[in-house]
Amino acid sequence: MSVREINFDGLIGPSHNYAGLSLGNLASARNAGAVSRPRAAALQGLEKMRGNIRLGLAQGIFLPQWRPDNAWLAALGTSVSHAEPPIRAAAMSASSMWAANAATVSPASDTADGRTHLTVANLVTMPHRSHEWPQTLKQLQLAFAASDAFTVHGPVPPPFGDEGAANHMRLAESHAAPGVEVFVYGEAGGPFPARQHIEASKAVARLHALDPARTLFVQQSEEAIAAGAFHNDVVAVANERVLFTHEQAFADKGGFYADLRAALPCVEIVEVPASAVSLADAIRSYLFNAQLVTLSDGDGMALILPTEARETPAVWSWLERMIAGNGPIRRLIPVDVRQSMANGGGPACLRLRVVADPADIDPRFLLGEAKLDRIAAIVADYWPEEIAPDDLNDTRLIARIEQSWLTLVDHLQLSGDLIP
Ligand code: SUG
Repeated sequence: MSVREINFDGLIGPSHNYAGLSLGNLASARNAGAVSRPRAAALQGLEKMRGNIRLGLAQGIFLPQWRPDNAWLAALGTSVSHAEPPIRAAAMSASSMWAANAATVSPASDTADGRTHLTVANLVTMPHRSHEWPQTLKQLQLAFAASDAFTVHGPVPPPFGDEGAANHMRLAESHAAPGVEVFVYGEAGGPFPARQHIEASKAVARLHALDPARTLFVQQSEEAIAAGAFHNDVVAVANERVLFTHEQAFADKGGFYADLRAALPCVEIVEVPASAVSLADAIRSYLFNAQLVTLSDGDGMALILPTEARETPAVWSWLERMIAGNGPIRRLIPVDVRQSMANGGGPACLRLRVVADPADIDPRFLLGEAKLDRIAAIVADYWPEEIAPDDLNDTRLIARIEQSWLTLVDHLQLSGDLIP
C-alpha cells in the first residue's frame, strides 16, 4: 500500500463567468460584470496541474458540472430562458471549479474504522453554490467507490453551512501518520456571512468518527472575515507538521496554538505578522491560498502561490526573507491562475487534497501528462473564448457549453455515469 497526498483539481468549466455572486468575496464583487475567458481559465488551471505533476506530486481531476443546472431551475419552477438574471447566473455558474469546497476529507489513519471518509459540502450559504453538491457527490461516489477504502457521506443538512476542506486543516508528522484535524468556523454578526457553521463542522467530525483528542474546533477571527477572508484557506494553510498562517487568522490564536502544540508536539507554526503583511495585502495577493506541498525529492516544502503574491511588494519581500532563513518552506513557485483569482479562487481553492492509495481510486479521475494534453486539446477546441454577462441567455452559447461538456465527459469515458 502506498498512501500519498493526491491533489484533485476542479477543471474550470466552459460557463466560467463573472456574475458577482459571492457577498464577502471581494474579488467576485470587484469583477462583477467583467468579460470572462473560459478557455484561458481552464488552460491556466491545467498548466498548474502540469507543474505539480512535474514536481512529482500525484494529481487527480474533477470534471466541471452540467450547466445550466436545469434540474435546479425546474425545482424553482423556471428554466434558463425564463429565469430572472441572478437565478440564471446562479444556474450557469462554473463555481464547482473550486474543489477545496467540494468535500471535507479525513484520511484512514485518522478515523475509527480505518477508512477514508469524505463528506460532500452543502454550500448552503450562497445560492449559486447550494446546488453543486448533487453532481459533486456523484463524482465522489465514482472516484472513491472502493467501499473497503472509502466512505462517502451526503451533505450535512441545512441550515448548517458547510464549505468543505476550505475550512479544514490537517496536521501530521507525515501524510500517512495519524493527524490532528482542525475545523475552522465563523460566527455570524459581521458585515459578511460566516459560511462555515460550527454545527456543521461538529457533524462532519462525528460522521468521520474522528478521535476527539485529535480534533480541534477553532473560530476564525471576525476581522479576517470582515477583511474578505470568506474561507479560512484565504488566511492559513497547513501541510504535514507545518502551519503557515496570518497572525490575525484566528479569534484566539494563543489558545489554538497551545492546543495544537499539545496535540502535535512536532508542529511548526510559521506566522506572518500583520506588521509585515496586512490582512488586506494577504487577501488581495492570496498569499495563503497557496498549495503547501512536500517535495518528492526530500527537499522540504514548496509554496505554489498565485503570481499576484509576487506582484504585492510587502508579500514578496516577506517571502524572500522567509526563504533565505532556515524554515521548512524552501521554494516559492508562482502560478498564473488569474481567471480564477478574479472570482476569488487561488491555487489552493482549485484543489481537494486526499491522502490515500492511488490504486484504490477510479483511474478516470487520475491525471498524467498525456491525458492532461488530451483534455487541454478539447478545451482549446470547444471552450468558449469569452463570456460577457449578457451572453448567459444566448442559446448558441448554451449549446456550445453543453457540447463542450459532453465532448469532455465522453472522452474520459464518464458519459454513462454522469450525463443527467
Ligand atoms: O465561493 N467564488 C467562490 C470562490 C471560492 C474560493 N474557494 C476557496 N477559498 N476555497 C466563492 O466565493 C464567485 C462566482 C461569481 O461571482 O460569479 C465565486 O463563487
